Formats: sequence, structure tokens, C-alpha cells
Amino acid sequence: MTYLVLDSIRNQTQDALKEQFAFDVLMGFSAPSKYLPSKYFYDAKGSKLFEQITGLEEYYPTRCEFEILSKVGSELAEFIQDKPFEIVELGAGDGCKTKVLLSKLLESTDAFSYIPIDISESAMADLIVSLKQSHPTLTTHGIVGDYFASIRHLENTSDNRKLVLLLGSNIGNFDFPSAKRFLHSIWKCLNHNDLLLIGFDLKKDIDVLTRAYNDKKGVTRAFNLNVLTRINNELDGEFDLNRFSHHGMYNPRHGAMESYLVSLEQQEVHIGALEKTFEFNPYEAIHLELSHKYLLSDMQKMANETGFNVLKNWQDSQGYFADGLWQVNKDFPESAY
Ligand code: AVJ
Repeated sequence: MTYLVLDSIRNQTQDALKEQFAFDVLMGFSAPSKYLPSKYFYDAKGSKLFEQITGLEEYYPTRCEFEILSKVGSELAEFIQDKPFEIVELGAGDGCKTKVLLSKLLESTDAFSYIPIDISESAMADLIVSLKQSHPTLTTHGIVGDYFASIRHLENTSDNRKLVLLLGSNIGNFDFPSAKRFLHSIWKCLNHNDLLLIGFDLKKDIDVLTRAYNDKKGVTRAFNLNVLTRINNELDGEFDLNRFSHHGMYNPRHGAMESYLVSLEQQEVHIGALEKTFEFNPYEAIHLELSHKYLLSDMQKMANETGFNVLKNWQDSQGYFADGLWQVNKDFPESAY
């Protein structure tokens, strides 16, 4: 078991990545309402903090989806009888939830290979090692790359039937128009009748949501503040983390959890790499993340508007989370999108 690092990532030298980070920080802090893109959560430390979040009592999504994936294995196996078959996972991370699904599927068939895709090479290296332990007979080809480059790579190299996994409500970070664009670009890279198993966090009691993004141990707080630490370390920033507080709140109009860091006082913060000082007013917010919550009807609508037919929806016993099994419909008129 090995993994492939796509050239597009390899060629993005450290310098280019740093320049992109600097540019995004400049854009975000120069906007009338300050923001930072949520992809900057996931450096090595941030990925570890997120792993810790998934184990928190308050953070139900991972637990709920784990319950679903433990249940659906044999049913899902019925949909993937064509041989050979490829299971492609976008944003595999530590693969914790996927392993339970793979185990269940292996009980019914071994006519598939597993292709985890992740942007982080260190996460991929760990995943490959742990899969070798847990699933020694499974054929695995990891790809380190971003979603788009990786799925395009697959489009060109294999004509096998595919089941794409997009788990953990990762789709929730996109606003609705971007989510639709993203799903349709997946559709474009797949063949008629290929499948997508996609996880959505459902709308629910607002107190439950609020607790999930404001845990008692402060791990979510540390996860958010880590973005400022990255600016300090990678861009010579001078943020004092004690002068910012974390706020996660539900916006019922947008149906989304919103995460902010709020400046506790009037302050000026210099960022060396930008040769610039930014001013923060008391109580001024930096917006960091959106986590959209869905209804089953929203999921249906999203599928139909991006060229998929919904074959099945599964929910956990509390009705907190849903995974939909969608099928690519190439009769969907491109013009309807
Ligand atoms: C990985 C994007 C699904 O939005 O719930 C967890 C990230 N942020 N706690 C989410 C996250 C704060 C998570 N996703």
C-alpha cells in the first residue's frame, strides 16, 4: 500500500503556499467584515485538534455518522456488485468512520479497492500505515492532492465503477451556491450510475448545536485560535491569543453554525510577512467558519439540482445526522444546472 502525491501539490513549493496564505490573510483582514478561509484550520496541529473534537461528548456528528456507517454496510454492498469497483474518499482524514464501513463491505465482497484522498501528506501517511494494520487484504491507493485535481486524475486513469464518499458533513462548510458548484463538478468527473455517499448534519435543537461548537474543554476554542497561531508562526504575526475569544453561534436565517474570533479590546496587530499592521476595534469579529445544517428536503433538492438521483437516506437513531446514497444521472441536462 502506497500513496501518490499529485504533481500539482508537489510543485506548489512551500513559498507558493505561504504566499497564498499571506494573500488570503491580507484579503480577509482588509475586508469591511474581517474573515479567514476555514481551510487554514487544517495544518498538522489543527488536524489533530479536529480529531480531538470528533471524540468530544458535545460533538455528536462523528458519533452519529459512525452509527449510520456501522449499520449500512450490507445494504450498501448490494449497490456495488459490478466488478471491479473503486471506493474514492474525498477528505479521508484519519479514516476512523470509513474503516467500519470498509469492514462491513468486506464481509460481502472484496471486489473493490479503496482510494483515500487527502490534502495532508502526513494524514495520508498515517492512514496508510493504520489501514495496513486494520485491513491487510484491502487494495489501497492513496492520493495526496486537493479534491478537484485528485478526482480529475481518477477520471483520466480508470473507467471502473465508483462510489465516492464525502462524509462528516464536510459539504456544510460551503454556502449553498458553492456546495452546488462543488457537487456538480464531482458529477462531471463520474460516469452514469456511479454513486456518491454523502453526509449531512441535520437541523436540530439549537442548544444541541450550540454546545457542539462550544465544548466545555475548550478544544473548539483552541481549534479556532490555532489559525492565529499559524499566522504568528508562518507569517510573523504578533497576535496575543488572550486578546481574542471564540464564539460559535447558530444563525437561524442561514441555517448554519457560524464561528468567530472576537477582539476583546482595541488593538493593533503587526504581520511581518505582509509588512502591515491591522487594527481591531473592541468586539470586532473575525469570521472563520460556516457549518450549514440541512433538512432531508434540502438534501433532496441539492441532489436533484446537481444531477443526482437519491437512492436512499439513512439516519442515526437520534435523527441528528443523515447520509444520502446518490446516483449519477447523466441524462440530467447540463443546461439545467
Ligand atoms: C469538519 C467541517 C464538518 O463543521 O462541524 C468542528 C469542523 N468546526 N467543530 C464542522 C468543525 C468546529 C466540522 N467539519
